Amino acid sequence: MAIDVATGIARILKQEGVGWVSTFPVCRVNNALGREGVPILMMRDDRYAVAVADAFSRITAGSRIGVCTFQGGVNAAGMQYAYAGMAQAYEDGSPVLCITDGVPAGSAGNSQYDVASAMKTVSKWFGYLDKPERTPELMRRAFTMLRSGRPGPVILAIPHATSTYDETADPYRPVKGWKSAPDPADVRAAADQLLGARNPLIYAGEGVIYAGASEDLKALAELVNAPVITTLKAKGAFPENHPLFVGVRGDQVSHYLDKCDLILAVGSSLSPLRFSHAIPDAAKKTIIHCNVDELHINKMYPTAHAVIGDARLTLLALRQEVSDRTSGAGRTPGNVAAEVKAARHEALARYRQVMVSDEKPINPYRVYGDLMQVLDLRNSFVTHESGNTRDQLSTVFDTLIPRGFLGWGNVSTLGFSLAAAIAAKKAFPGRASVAVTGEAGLGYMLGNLEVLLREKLGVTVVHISNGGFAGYGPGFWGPGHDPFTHQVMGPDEVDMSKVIGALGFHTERVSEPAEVIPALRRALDINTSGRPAYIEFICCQYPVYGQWVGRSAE
Ligand SMILES: Cc1ncc(C[n+]2csc(CCOP(=O)(O)OP(=O)(O)O)c2C)c(N)n1
Ligand SMILES: [Mg+2]
Repeated sequence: MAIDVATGIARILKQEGVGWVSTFPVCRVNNALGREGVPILMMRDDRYAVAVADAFSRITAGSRIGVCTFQGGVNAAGMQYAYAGMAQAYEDGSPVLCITDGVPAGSAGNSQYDVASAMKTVSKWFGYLDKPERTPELMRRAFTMLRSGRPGPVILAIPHATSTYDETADPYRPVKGWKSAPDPADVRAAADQLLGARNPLIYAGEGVIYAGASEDLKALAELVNAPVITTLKAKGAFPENHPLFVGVRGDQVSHYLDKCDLILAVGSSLSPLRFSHAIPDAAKKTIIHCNVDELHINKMYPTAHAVIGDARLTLLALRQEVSDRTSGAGRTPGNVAAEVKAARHEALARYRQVMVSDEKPINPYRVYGDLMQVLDLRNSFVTHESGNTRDQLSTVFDTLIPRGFLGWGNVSTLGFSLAAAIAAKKAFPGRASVAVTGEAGLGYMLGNLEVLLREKLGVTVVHISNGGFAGYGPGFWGPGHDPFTHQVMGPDEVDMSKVIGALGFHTERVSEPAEVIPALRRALDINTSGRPAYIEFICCQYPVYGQWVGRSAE
């Protein structure tokens, strides 16, 4: 049966279990999506079309692939804007499928913007559908790339969405995705080192979450009795109330990174200083790098032992090896948990103190502490923005389940938190979904707030309203910073709760510390009826948070 390419793509997406596609018009496959019954989540700009789909893939750990479409071809206005979203997905290794119009034969070089070369710099794989009958083949490849190996965005450019092909000639079957197990010799070498180390440290990255390996990570950490740190993007890969959990950032993490003689990195790219730690005295430490592929091995630091394979299969193999060698006993216990507890206690004391502060303007940590009290941490979703909210929440927020908190941004593009909170609501409609932002992030979101009303997405936006761009380090206004670029109109000049309230959100403006909890409760309660909420907390500028090792105050 002859069908057009756009229809073929829509049907294949349905076969692949894709429940909706985010878009900013126009893209020539969109109408076919509508005709074939694939719901369209219409965002208000192309970057957010990508970001929502990207975040959906992250939050579901790639078990459900986020898909977006945007305008491309010779008039690639949409793609030019979507580029920011794709760059973010590529930086963070998110398996999102981006579908766009391709430059048709005969038009190459007609525009200044070279679509294919631009897309290749921000994708794991870029496919160009040069013949309609290749539709099933390219979609198969796309889903193979999305479901196997190192996660990353895949972009498919379609130059002639209305050309037809025979749907029965090459029937499409959904792609399962494949994993690889590590070389047993590498596992043995890693276990040798791990059992010989005095102070091993487990450094868990987001690959653990994508592999669904949180339980296996916990089991290995307990078996070898090693402290665990996670990256920002892996926050939640290890339960943060576990006695072996050290933290994501801050003094206690520095202490363990300093003190360790071996780092067992699992599912992390080990890319220092991109909202992550450098490894102090790396040359004196043994780095065992477990990763899904070789891209990051011997990058920045020499890798002593690489273990290449899926994180879960790697952790299982390591556990088995360690267990066999120690007759199930693991490493000598020691007082690791007690030391971790003391180190956390000491490092977090200054934050715990301000979490109960009654000062006015409200201390942002009071909002975070109260948020933790109000939410069911096993059944909710919180994400940060670029700026102080990232730095502060990743220092103190207790994450008990994978993706109870989404840390993002090897390079963090302002505005992503709203996309993440929307995606979390789509992924887990029954969970509270909260984006915590400053004014810069809020500015990026404004155009997209209508989407929440239209789609009845009960998300709460928490605004730490401090009248300035306060991060990073000592603040944009502090020593070493440019004092001229931090101040914007603040709560004294603009009442954002009125602005956003006029749109139809439930809004409140809170300046009393004692009102933080009741206001959050009201917002979350209203969210359950599908109405979004925006709460502006009038806060002080308080650029205090845990540091990344090796990052001097810039
Ligand atoms: C797209 C983009 N441009 C620039 C930046 C750099 N940047 C990071 S945080 C920030 C300002 C944050 O200010 P605000 O949202 O008020 O948060 P605060 O630090 O005051 O909590 C800027 C400009 C960025 N992260 N993303
Ligand atoms: Mg601010």
